[in-house]
Amino acid sequence: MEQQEWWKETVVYQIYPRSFQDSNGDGIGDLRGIISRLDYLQHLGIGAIWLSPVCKSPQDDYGYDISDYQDIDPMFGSLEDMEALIHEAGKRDIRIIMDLVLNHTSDEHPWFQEAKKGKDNPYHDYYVWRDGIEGTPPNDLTSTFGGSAWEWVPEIGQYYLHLFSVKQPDLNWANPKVRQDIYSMINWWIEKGVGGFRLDVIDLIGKEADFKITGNGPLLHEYIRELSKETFQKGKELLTVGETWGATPEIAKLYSNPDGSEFSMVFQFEHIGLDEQEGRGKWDLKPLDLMELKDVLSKWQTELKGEAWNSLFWNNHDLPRIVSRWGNDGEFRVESAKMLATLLHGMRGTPYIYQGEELGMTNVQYEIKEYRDIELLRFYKERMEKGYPEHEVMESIYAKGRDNARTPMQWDDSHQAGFTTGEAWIKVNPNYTEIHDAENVQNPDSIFHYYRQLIQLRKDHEVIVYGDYELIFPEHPDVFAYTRTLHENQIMVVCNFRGETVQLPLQEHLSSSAKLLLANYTDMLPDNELRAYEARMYLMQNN
Ligand code: TEU
Ligand code: CA
Repeated sequence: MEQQEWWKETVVYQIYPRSFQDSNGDGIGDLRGIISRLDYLQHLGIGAIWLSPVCKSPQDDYGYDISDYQDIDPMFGSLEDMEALIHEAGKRDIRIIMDLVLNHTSDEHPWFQEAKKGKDNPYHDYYVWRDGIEGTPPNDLTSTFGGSAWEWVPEIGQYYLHLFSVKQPDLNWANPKVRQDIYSMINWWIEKGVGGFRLDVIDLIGKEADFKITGNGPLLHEYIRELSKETFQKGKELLTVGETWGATPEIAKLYSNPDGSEFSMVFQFEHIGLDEQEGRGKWDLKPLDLMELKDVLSKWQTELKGEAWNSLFWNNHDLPRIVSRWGNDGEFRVESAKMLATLLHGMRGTPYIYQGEELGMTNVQYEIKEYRDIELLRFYKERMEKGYPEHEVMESIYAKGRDNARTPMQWDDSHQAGFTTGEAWIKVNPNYTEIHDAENVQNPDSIFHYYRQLIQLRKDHEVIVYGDYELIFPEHPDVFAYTRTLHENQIMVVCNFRGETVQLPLQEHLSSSAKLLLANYTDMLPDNELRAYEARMYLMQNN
């Protein structure tokens, strides 16, 4: 069996602080709010919280534009609040995973403020500058949020690179001073007792702007190995996870080499692109093909075996709600949310739950003026200017907009879903009167309790953490099923992705020792069929 690690055995919960719990009525979630909900998270059973950025930031990209890495934004609280959160979470055996945004800073970061003062300023070379003539950028690199990735600074007579918004200038990792400053900042956080780090768009730091190489640049892994050696490897058993959009299994084996030279694990996104039209990006939609999903997830399950470690996720703060995306957020909301959870939590890797997923929270359909996200608003403007029909643009936003994930957490059916006593910074999903935590906690058949059970099963059965994966019924058009095997123990997971009953010769794989561990229907099981979105997990002991 492979090396045992706490971070392989745990389940991580992602908090988007703005939208989790407000404690002072200003409509924005904060650290004191999170502290007040730690008992809830302990009850759920998670072992770590990935906290989206809470450092000082002008909030142009809601915290992914940092102006001081070593202070907390007053909107979220103070450094003392952060220390209290680390301490209070620790008392409940929950570690805090910080979000490190190292590819870029805010343009309001003192480094950039200095960098803009002159070409001979010692901080100038902290960012990526290119000469040019106003109006003709060095090349046609574009920003993820739309438009050119180059911004002209008249005082300097140069362009700077920003792969995201103009308020997010890219750091120059080729400059060793940048790297050293970053390492001391990270070590300062390690001293404060954080449990690990999630590394934002880390695949971009090896970029070669002149050659229009952004992801997976030639020096990427050299930088990461240095970063890891100077920081993570000095800390105690940290969980480190890279956000690695362009990773293949081969690349993931570098990122999460078991020798610990880079990160613990990767977020890979291959499955996330499966409902996008080939080569067109996230907004141009096509239906999910279950066969492709089986292929992609199975490939990652088998190819990383013993050589790298997966993160398992459906959601994060950039992605639509999975129950609306690949489940059914109407009649079968509860069944399909549980089915999708079963599929993921039975796999090899560390599962991540995004806030509200455990309640079955859904996407929203707002008016354009009710949205807040910079990416979404840029997209709307661009497509409208190009003359796309508005209803088409809105369909894309309903399906893929990042604000789907960012509506306030639905705690109860009181004012603003119990998120704030004031007015939330973004409209609460109107379905909060039905979908909320209070209902979930009272109801033993709720999605919340189902997630609790999945988390508990992972603690009780080593085979769920370390077992070998095998896809079964590979040709079945409606069912995603697999086994996990460790010594004599075997888990079998079967999931129906259709909103109707389908046939399945389950007996082929079910041994006489089979015991049902968990299922999303509570009444009698038919032998050879699965009802709409039905999911089951069996345990077998084979000799
Ligand atoms: O996201 C990386 C990224 O590439 C996203 O912009 C992604 O393409 C998009 O959100 C898909 O909708 C990370 C963070 O998770 C995101 O919130 C930040 O906006 C981005 O980096 C910049 O820091
Ligand atoms: Ca607040």
